Amino acid sequence: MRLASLGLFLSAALAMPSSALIIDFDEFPTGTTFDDSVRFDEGEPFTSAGVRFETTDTGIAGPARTFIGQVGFANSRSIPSAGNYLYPRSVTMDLAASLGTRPFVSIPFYNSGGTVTLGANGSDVLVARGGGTAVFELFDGADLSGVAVDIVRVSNSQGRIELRGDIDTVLFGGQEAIFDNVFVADPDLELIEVVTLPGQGESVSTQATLASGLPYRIEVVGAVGVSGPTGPQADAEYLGFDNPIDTINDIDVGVLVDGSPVDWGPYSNDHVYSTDLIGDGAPLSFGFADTFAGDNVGSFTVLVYQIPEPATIWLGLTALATSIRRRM
Ligand SMILES: [Ca+2]
Ligand SMILES: [Ca+2]
Ligand SMILES: [Ca+2]
Ligand SMILES: [Ca+2]
Repeated sequence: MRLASLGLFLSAALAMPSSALIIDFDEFPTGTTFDDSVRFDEGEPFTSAGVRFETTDTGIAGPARTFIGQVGFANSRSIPSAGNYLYPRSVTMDLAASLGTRPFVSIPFYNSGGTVTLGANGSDVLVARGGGTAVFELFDGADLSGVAVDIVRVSNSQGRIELRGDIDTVLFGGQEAIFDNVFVADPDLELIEVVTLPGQGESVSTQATLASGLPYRIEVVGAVGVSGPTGPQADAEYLGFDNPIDTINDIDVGVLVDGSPVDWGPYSNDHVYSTDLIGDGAPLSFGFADTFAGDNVGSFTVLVYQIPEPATIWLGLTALATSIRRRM
């Protein structure tokens, strides 16, 4: 890994909606391209999910070109991915997203080889060459102007870049890397902890203790393979995405909280689900229920937020709900 400075990177601040975002690159007709044909010059910007991307040539190879389309994506399992993917093909591109300050960003990737890049908040841009997740893992543990980098491996060629901190801008790119369903956390909730939940059945607990009586939101992001790397996938609630199944053989397939199944709501193409709960003075644990979890591949990202509404309002609503239930 070496450091390269990037001279011509600009990003514009945008008024962003305050909620979690999934950037899926699906607004464009398949095959749409955004060009940066001039080395060391600004490329053609584009917007997905309200986030502006500015394509910038790193100067490592050129002319640069970014494809938005279903081009050359060989294996979409466990990312998960659907529709268009972001595909900086054959040359290195950096893609700068101006986010508004966010506490957490997850960038799922598939990488088959070449040069990959990563930067944040105007940091030097990390550059590495190689194949698969191993090359991204060179970035693991890096600090990018106060943004901490975690690389979570899903398989030899798939994983996700997880960024934590006060994140204003992100640059990421690759030569033969593909990106989809970039997750950007809600800035209006206080992010307490991010937990990697393995899909293989073992449970993990938060390090944090949830304060008794305070409201929290649990958000589960992503999907796991439930029958090896090429089998069907499951998200926090549903097995199989062509014909999603909630329950199989009396097992509620999905993410467990404190050992119990949760009603995560209707099926979501984003594979992001949330539930609210009241802390009880203890850590929370998470698990994953499947008919057989030993052949599963991958992991979920679980975010634990404190909800900043005044506790008195929340407790008032809880008391009201309790009194309504008692009357029923
Ligand atoms: Ca997509
Ligand atoms: Ca399984
Ligand atoms: Ca289920
Ligand atoms: Ca459920």
